[in-house]
Amino acid sequence: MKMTDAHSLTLYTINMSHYSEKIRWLLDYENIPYQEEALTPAVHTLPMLLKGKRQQTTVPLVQRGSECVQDSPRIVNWLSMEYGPLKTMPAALQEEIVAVQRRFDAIGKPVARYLYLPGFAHDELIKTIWTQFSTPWESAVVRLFYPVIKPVFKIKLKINPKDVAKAEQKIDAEIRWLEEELKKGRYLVGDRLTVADITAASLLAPLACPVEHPIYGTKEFREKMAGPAQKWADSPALEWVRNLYRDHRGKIWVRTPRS
Ligand SMILES: N[C@@H](CCC(=O)N[C@@H](CS)C(=O)NCC(=O)O)C(=O)O
Repeated sequence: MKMTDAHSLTLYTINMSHYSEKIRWLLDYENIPYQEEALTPAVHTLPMLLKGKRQQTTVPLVQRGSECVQDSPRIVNWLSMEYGPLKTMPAALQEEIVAVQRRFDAIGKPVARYLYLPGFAHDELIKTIWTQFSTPWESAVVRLFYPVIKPVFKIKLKINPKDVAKAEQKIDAEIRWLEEELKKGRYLVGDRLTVADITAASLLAPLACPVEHPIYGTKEFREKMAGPAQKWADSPALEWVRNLYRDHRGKIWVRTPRS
């Protein structure tokens, strides 16, 4: 592993973010040391905008020294260059892996859209999840402005019945694609875990609700947010996600709250 820099690596996340989970899983699996900063939704926007310098407010974002990289596929590339070769990104299979990564990155927003529609019927649950790692003032601000943040969020993420119906079709198509692929073997590319599997499993994890995940694995999340995903609960694709979590992920991170 190329360790030319004395600076440590920080991963900025939001606790419920599946794109963040993708990078967290990759770092854990590759044994790349990092510390995690779990941000409070809404409060995250300005720091991510400033650090990312891409007119984007998204997590995940990694920082080492003054260097910041935003956007999960760009982070994967950067980690490959800086800490590679990664066992989850064998050079000979890179093209295939990146194609599968792109495919599942594209369902991240539909998955979020699909879960937030029922989720937003449970404001207290959303507020509790959003403020899990907040400082007291962040928590107070988010709770106070929640009646404004919620409609803005719904517009930004297109959480409305028409777009959710489209999201459902897209998710369904990808689940069917995955089922077909899994008939060929346990891993999507090659014969061991790669970024392709990590991406597919992370992005589908909020639907599969693996018990190892500190949020998706809870009874409340499963019932109140992922309830409609029951229609796929027994699909071999989501079963595969849960098995991958059991075999290659294990119990995940519980971050110490900031004081
Ligand atoms: N293409 C980005 C998408 C990341 C993304 O959509 N992240 C969501 C959380 S899952 C987010 O940060 N949403 C808040 C925002 O857009 O400000 C990636 O792969 O990192």
